[in-house]
Amino acid sequence: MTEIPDDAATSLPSLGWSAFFEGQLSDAETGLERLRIATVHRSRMTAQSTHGPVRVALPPKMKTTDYAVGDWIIVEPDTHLIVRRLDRHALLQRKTEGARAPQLIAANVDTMFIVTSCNDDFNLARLERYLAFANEAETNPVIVLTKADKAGDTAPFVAGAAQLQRGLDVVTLNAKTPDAADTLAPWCHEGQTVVLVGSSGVGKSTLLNTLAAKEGEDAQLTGDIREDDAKGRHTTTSRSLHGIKGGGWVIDTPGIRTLHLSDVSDGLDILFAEITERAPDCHFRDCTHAHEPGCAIQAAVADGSVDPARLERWRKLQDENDANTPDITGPKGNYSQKGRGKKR
Ligand SMILES: Nc1nc2c(ncn2[C@@H]2O[C@H](COP(=O)(O)OP(=O)(O)OP(=O)(O)O)[C@@H](O)[C@H]2O)c(=O)[nH]1
Ligand SMILES: [Mg+2]
Ligand SMILES: [Zn+2]
Repeated sequence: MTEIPDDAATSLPSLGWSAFFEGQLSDAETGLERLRIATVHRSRMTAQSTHGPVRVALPPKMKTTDYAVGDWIIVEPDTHLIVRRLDRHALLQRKTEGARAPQLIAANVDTMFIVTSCNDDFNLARLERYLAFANEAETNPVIVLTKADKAGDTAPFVAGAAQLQRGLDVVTLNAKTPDAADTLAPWCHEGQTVVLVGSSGVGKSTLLNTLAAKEGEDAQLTGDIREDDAKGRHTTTSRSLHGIKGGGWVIDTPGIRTLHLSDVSDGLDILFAEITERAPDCHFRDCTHAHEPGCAIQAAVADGSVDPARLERWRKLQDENDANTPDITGPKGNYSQKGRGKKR
């Protein structure tokens, strides 16, 4: 067992342990040690314990790809050999091109900080993808607009983001200053876990260093961005869990090039509530809200209560989700593609 110098000792509840995890332990397992996965590499993992960071021992032939940063595991106390992983209360995962198994981004997360900057990275359609993703995983999304110090007027960015989903929290900050931690404090309590997601170069690692009060060698690497189009250089290459100075835990992640959607039907229904709620009033149950007579959504577009650009983006995301989401149908449970208009 190797101790790795990082965050200091803590209690199980402040690490995010709760009755949900406690209830999963059998009597025989209560003597085992509980650890929270902090980093996942190809052949090794580290975890946070109540007495500091530790290296986890993997049983022979076990793959690290089955674990997500934020997972709870139970291990043999002396060797830190994994006995099993506990069920998750939220899992962020996405399909990536070419890979069979989904990529696990983070587990047991309460809040998703969707990070974008007050510059060319800001894009409503892209934010909607992240929102559908957050909703589906049953995490609370917060839009975090960085580089407020570089934007003349942040009001248009805030207004644009706020109307994307009902009750959505939107904050602006300068990720480099300690004030940023105060702005995000409402989501960073003891026992809470937040994850930073977004494009490369928006300031996720800068924000992590501010939240975790990391400096020098201990800090996450950050990289500059291209001045012409504000694109980052993919500085962060793996996911990792860190203690927040005032309590709670934060997960840094590598910048995502394109967040392709699959398996997010419920997430889209929440995101596009103004469409979801009107759909039962359409004349046809399987209305596509395109050209059918008696369409309640088209009527709402006509009277100005639904934004036609939203309807267009809703259609695009629905189609993408349908095309990417396998549906177990047929007598043998063969995978087939979901037909258009099936879940509308
Ligand atoms: N002025 C200003 N610069 C910022 C702010 N946030 C981040 N930066 C700068 O933006 C650049 C990119 O920041 P990073 O923290 O590396 O971005 P990232 O999102 O972690 O990028 P990847 O790891 O590549 O995904 C760095 O030069 C930061 O100093 C901010 O709020 N204001
Ligand atoms: Mg980074
Ligand atoms: Zn309709």
